[in-house]
Amino acid sequence: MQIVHHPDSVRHDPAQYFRRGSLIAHPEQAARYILLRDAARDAGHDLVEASDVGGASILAVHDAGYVAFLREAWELRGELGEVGDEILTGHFARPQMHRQPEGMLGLLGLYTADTSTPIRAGTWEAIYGSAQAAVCAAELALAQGHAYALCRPPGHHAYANSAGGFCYLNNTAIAGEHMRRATGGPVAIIDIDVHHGNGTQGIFYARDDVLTVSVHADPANYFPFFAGYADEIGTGEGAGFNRNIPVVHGAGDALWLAAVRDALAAVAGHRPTALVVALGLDASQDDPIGVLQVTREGFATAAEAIAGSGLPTAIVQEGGYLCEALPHNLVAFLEAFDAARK
Ligand code: Q9C
Ligand code: ZN
Repeated sequence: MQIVHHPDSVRHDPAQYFRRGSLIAHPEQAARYILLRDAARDAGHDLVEASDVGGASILAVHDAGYVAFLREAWELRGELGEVGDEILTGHFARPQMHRQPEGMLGLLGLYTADTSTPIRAGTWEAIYGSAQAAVCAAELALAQGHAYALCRPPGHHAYANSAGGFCYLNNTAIAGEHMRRATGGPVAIIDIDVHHGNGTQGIFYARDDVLTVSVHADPANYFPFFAGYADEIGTGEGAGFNRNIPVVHGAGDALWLAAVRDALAAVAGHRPTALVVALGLDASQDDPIGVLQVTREGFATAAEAIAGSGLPTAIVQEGGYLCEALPHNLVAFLEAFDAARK
């Protein structure tokens, strides 16, 4: 497997965030990139540094004002007076109150959904590099059958115009739209992160040319809370082109794999030209914030099933947090995928 990555991934390293009223160490750390990259290399995969192919594929998915804000916010921080290592707000726009404010502090609240996505000195470089990795992996997948993008920070909670859930640019959606334009589509996205891929769903919700399917822990009492339910099927032309498969907390391999197979059946039914896998590894039984109890063998079995689609496939890293099993789960997934494609 080609492992496409960008060294600027380490330039965003958030320190802490609010969880149920206390400040805790931020789970989405730069060390994830090093750990996953080195584990893949040590397992014999080829590392490929993402080249800079520009911003067009980002702007094909994201609002231009939002992207400009992400690019410029740190440089414009002086407007806020004294700031520390990061800028962050606790004042968020709501559906019933969302005028576009002029100032930086208001724009932060317009363009972010929660307190997990601070903007720091290297945030733009890291998220831009991560998006470049997604585009390069999409290109490689179309040329050679499959590739893995080691994206970090992750992307699937980012909407066209908002960050949230540790995500800024939606790498999965960027890869999917890039592949759709390159192939003429349609394209399918299967998201197996433990959290619902709400940003990806939102980006494609009214469209029939990108099928979005997400398998995730039931959001009734779990992030992202406000989306991810089975009755969300798409809207307008997109009706029937979104599928959510919520899974009971504590599920374990058998129930989770049954949901993954249901998701793959939905994908096959739409006869896509290419596939993006949003590969969160936080469904793991060892993940510090996961609740689905999936084992390493579970990830390998999922990889084999997904590879069985036979489609050109870009695998895009999403969540999966620091724990001993994290690198082993990635290696097991990549190995099983490769083996199934030989
Ligand atoms: N107790 C991704 O996996 N809330 N984002 C966590 C922990 C936010 C996860 C609460 C979870 C966001 C890409
Ligand atoms: Zn996740």
